[in-house]
Amino acid sequence: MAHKFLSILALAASLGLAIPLALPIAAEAHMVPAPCDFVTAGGFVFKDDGDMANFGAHGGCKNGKFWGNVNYVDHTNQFHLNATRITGYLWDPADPNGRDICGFARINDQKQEVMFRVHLVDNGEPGTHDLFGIRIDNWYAPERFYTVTSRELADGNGGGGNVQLHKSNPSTTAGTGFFQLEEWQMCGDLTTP
Ligand SMILES: [Ca+2]
Repeated sequence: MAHKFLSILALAASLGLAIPLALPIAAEAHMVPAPCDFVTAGGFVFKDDGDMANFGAHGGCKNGKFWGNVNYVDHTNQFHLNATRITGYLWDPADPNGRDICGFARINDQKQEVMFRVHLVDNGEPGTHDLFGIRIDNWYAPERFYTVTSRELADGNGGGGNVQLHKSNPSTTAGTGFFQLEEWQMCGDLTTP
């Protein structure tokens, strides 16, 4: 079987075809690099336990690189996530108001970085019906992923902040190969929250 697979690969290569390899995220393959605009956001959501969590997030691409920052505070568990680098800016073309930001962050003053993925949706101003969600890969069991699924700011009651999607400008340019990036290259195996 192995050599048959290889010969198919060789044939495909000779025909100039791309072979989709088994990637960690098949279900989210519709998420692709977002157009080079940018998003800014800040506010709070109520977690499933009813407690408030605050966030500040911005992301996009700027001068050929991913750009942004994410801060997130879970008061219940007393941790503060602070992004150290941004590795992806994605969208689903079927959900044009939504953007995902992926990257690495520190939790409190831990040395080891963790990966995160934030989902933001701008449903107008004020941000009553805007959405925020976050998933964090904390690398250890039993609950590897910390998740707050996407939900309305302040449960849709108003006053919970705003998500603002901005149009592209002359500085929001893509890097080389930007639009060839796969979701897993930007976000690891973190699915959109
Ligand atoms: Ca908004």
